[in-house]
Amino acid sequence: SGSVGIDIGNANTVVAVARNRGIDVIVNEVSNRSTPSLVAFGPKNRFIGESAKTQEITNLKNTIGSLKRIVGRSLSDPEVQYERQFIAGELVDINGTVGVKVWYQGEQTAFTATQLLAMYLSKIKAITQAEINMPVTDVVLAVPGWYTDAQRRAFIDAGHIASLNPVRLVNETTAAAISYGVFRTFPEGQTKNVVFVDIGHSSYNVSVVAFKQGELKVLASAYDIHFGGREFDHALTEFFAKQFKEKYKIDVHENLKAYSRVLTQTERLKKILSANATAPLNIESVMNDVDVSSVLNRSELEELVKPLLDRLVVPLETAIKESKLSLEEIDSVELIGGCTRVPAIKDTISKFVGKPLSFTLNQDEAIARGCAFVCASHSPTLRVRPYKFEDVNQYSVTFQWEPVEGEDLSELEVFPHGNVVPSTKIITLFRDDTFDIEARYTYPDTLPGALTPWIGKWTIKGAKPTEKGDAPAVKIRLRTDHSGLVTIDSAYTAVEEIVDEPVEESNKEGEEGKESSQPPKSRPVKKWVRKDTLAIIHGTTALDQSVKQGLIEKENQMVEDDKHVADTEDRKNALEEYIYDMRGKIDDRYADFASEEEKSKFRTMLDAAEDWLYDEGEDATKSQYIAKYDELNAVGGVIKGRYLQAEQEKRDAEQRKRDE
Ligand code: ATP
Ligand code: K
Ligand code: MG
Repeated sequence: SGSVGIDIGNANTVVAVARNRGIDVIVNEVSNRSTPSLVAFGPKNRFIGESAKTQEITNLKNTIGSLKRIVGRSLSDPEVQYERQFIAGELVDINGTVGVKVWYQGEQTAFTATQLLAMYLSKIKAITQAEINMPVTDVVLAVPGWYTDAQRRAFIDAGHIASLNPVRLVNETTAAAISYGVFRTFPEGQTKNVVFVDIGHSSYNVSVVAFKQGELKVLASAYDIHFGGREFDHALTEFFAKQFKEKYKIDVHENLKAYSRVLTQTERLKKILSANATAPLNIESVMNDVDVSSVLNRSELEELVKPLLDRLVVPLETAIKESKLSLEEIDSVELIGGCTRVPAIKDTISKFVGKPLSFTLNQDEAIARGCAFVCASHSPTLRVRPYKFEDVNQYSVTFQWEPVEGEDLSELEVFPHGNVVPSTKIITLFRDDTFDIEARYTYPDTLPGALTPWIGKWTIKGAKPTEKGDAPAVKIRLRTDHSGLVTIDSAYTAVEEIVDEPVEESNKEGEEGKESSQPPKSRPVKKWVRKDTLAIIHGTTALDQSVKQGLIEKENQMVEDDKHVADTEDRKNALEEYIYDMRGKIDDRYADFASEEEKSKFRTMLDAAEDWLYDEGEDATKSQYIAKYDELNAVGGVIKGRYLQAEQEKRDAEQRKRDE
């Protein structure tokens, strides 16, 4: 399997593959290096990625984006309500999580956000497999650094539903930092501090990262989750909507399609204004047969998004402050993400940090490339240079338990904000029976939206009283793992025993190359010795295995359905092509190989088949198209056969002539 890294952007997804030669970004079925992050539904099949984008305007209510914004959330989450302005379909509750109602295969159905993301991943998988000619299972997925445990687990669930194996999640800006650090050399003993700023379609993420040769450490990260290109588009579209109301007496708010067309053109205009001082906006017959035209200049745009620009330095300030570095200690500022192409954004950031900005990384591809590298380093078959990276914990995590008599502690903040990720902490509880430990985010108010602060519950089984009748010490390994997930790694009973431990020689005596004549000294010390490993039952926000299995089967069925629709379309096209091809050749290349009667009969058959194609055959089954093709080919094939035989005889005769 290939080593694949996927950066699922809110607007565009980029896939990179690590191979022995290096890391490549793959192109999709229309040769683009990124794929629209959209899933759409039609009467027969789904449209995902490019095909979803193509039909978006004519099928707005059944075309769903914002996948990474809604996954892992509930319908009542204010963040989901915020997404209403970007999702035309109806949002619904499905067993406590958000879903979207759509028309699919002639029925009204609803899919959870996790399922929608899985559908998208499934398409990305197919695109990648087609491109690299290899099965894809292991993937590393980038997620926003501000994702909570529930969002991360929803992403992993979606990967599983798409029959992928997400070996790891990496925070987006960390992935960019990895692709920055891995192929660079840093002078021995020196540290270079780089700030990464990613402003994309929906979110603005900053990380301050310290690099040394062969390693990086994220010192701090900060976010504005309502700051991205789409907020710009929205502000501009509202401006034009108002202008058109006055100028043309039309309200594009009353017409979803009209609004969407203005939005599309506004985004175009915004991009033009990144390189030009003014840009036009023209839309024919936007609604009520009215053509609209307007023009905007760059300073007007900056005025319209001023409330956003005023917030621009906040995450930067926060991250730098938390990193405990001064502005002077920052060596460079790297910008990535589509929205950092906006000149006002570049200027403001540059002014704030007091230095020119760097664009060393590929703005659109750095995250996917970093993920592909991480995936390769987990692969047993690819050899990559070792690279160490440490991330930082965003939300403080508290573990809690039911205290037993004599225990005064019932909870502990184990992984505070700013703690290293991954990391492990061992706590000791004295227990002689099955017990539970729960984890939750310490400060629910700090979470991005009304996400559940509950992280998980672990039931630890098998602790028994000691021979003396006491509760044994149970050592519990609490962990934030390399994907940023909170978990309990293992639990075991332990007893304190006196063991002989070698005494470390003092530095002078133990100098290198100097053999010690004395036998190694040891002394008795009290130590925890591991006894029984205890079983753990994990309860998290991840989907239950049985539920997940059902969803995997459902997804596979939909993939089959899509494939069947595509195959049917292929057969139909083949039939159509055959009719036109034979109609031409019967009077040309094959003219001498059939009698007039035969030709006339075949022409009639071809005409009849064509009529059928545009009538009842318009929407026939795959086998009907195949049958029709075979019927024509039974006659046409014989004629073609005579032609081919004559050609062969001609070649043989020429060959004989040459041999003579
Ligand atoms: P996110 O990171 O928020 O999940 P994403 O990764 O899909 O989203 P990007 O691909 O980094 O986002 O950026 C897309 C955004 O960048 C869009 O809003 C797009 O309009 C904007 N953008 C792209 N090019 C330009 C440009 N030249 N000028 C201004 N904005 C641009
Ligand atoms: K992207
Ligand atoms: Mg992005």
